[in-house]
Amino acid sequence: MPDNGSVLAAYGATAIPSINLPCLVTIGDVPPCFDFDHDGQVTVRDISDPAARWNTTLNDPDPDGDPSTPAYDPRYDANRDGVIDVLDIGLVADHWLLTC
Ligand SMILES: [Ca+2]
Ligand SMILES: [Ca+2]
Repeated sequence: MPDNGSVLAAYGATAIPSINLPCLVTIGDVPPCFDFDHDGQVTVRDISDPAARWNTTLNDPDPDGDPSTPAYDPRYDANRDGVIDVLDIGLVADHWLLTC
């Protein structure tokens, strides 16, 4: 494989060159790089927002019954599985200091 970022695909015995095209994928209303506060970079605030909703779920959005504490919000459910937990925070952390 060449090291210029491109790859070759094979169809039968014939190599078919391919190119990489940049794209941006947005799933629902989750920001593409988890920049929840829209300041242009993934920082501790972008991690603390989903962490404040730890173990809230789509089926039980306000488990403590206290409307003054953060409840489940699909924006912070990064993997869209209906639970805000360590998996979501890990996804955000994987984008640490990424500029968007
Ligand atoms: Ca941010
Ligand atoms: Ca989740």
